[in-house]
Amino acid sequence: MPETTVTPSAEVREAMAAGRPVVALESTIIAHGLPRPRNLSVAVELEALVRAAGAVPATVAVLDGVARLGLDEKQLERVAGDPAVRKLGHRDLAPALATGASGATTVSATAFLAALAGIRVFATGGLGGVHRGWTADQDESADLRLLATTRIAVVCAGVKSVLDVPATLQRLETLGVPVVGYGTDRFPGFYLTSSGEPVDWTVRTPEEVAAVIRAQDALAGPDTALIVARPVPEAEQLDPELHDRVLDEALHECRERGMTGQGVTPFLLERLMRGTGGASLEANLAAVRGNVQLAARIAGAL
Ligand code: PSU
Ligand code: MN
Repeated sequence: MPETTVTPSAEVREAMAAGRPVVALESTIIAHGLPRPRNLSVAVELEALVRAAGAVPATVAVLDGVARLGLDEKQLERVAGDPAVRKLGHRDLAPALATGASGATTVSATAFLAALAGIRVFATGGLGGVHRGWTADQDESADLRLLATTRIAVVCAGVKSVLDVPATLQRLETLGVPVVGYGTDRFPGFYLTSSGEPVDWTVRTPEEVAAVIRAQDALAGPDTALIVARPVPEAEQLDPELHDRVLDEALHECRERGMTGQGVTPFLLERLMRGTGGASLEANLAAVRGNVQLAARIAGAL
C-alpha cells in the first residue's frame, strides 16, 4: 500500500498484517450527516460496535492533508466538532491532500481509500445516488461511479430515501454493481424498511455474503463493489406517512432555495430530522448501528 497516499493507524496496520477483520467507516455521516454534539458519541459508539463484533474499525478522514484509516480519540473529536472539516468526495482527495486540507470522506472517498489499503468491507447508513429531478439538474452522487470501479463490499440501508430510488437502482444495474438484499427481496428505503423496489438477490447470513465476495474475487474483475442492502427493522423504521410528508416539504424548500452541489444531501437530512421531531435521526442511527455490526460479522466470516 502506498504509505504516502493513505496512512493507517498502528492498530489498523497491525490488524491487517495479522489478517484480522477490519471494517472501514465513513466520516461524512459524522461531520455533515448528524447533529452535534451527538455525532461524536455516535462515532465512538459505532467503533465500539465493530469491536464488540470482533473486528477493528477504520474510520476514514483526511486531516491536514493526510488520508487516515483509523482515527484516535482526538482525531475523531476533530472530525465531529471542527467546522473547518469539509465534505470530501473521491474527486476532492487530490486537492485536499495537496493543499493540506481537512475533510470528512463520503462513501466514494472512503471506499476508494479503504480499497487502496486492501480493506474489503465498509459500513455506512445510506448510499448517495440519483437525485429526484435528475433529468433537469443532473445531480447524481459520485458514490455510484466510484462503486462501479472499486472492489469493496458496502453494507448500507439502501440509498438515501431523499433520492430517486428506481433511477438509482437502474444506474447501479447499468454500471454493473451487484446488489444483494440481506434477508429481504425488497430494496431497503434507508429510514424505511422497504423502498418498495425489488432486489434480484437475497442473502441471509454473513457467511453467504462472504461467499459472494470470494466469488467476486474468483471472477477476477473488472473491479466493482458489492452492495449489501440491509433493511432497518420494522420496529425501528420511521413512520412511512410522516416520512413522505416531511420529505415533500424538504424537497420543495430545496428547490425554492435553488440548492445545488454538496450541500443538497446534508440540507435534506437536516430538514427531515427537524420535520420529524428527531424520529428520522433515530431511524438513521438504528440503520447504521445494524449495518456496522453486520459488516463486522461479514469481515469476520471472510
Ligand atoms: N449516509 C448517511 N448520512 C450521510 C451520508 C450517507 O446516513 O450523511 C453521506 C455519505 O457520505 C454519502 C454522501 O456518500 O452522504 C452522499 O453525498 P452526495 O449526495 O453529495 O454525493
Ligand atoms: Mn450531489
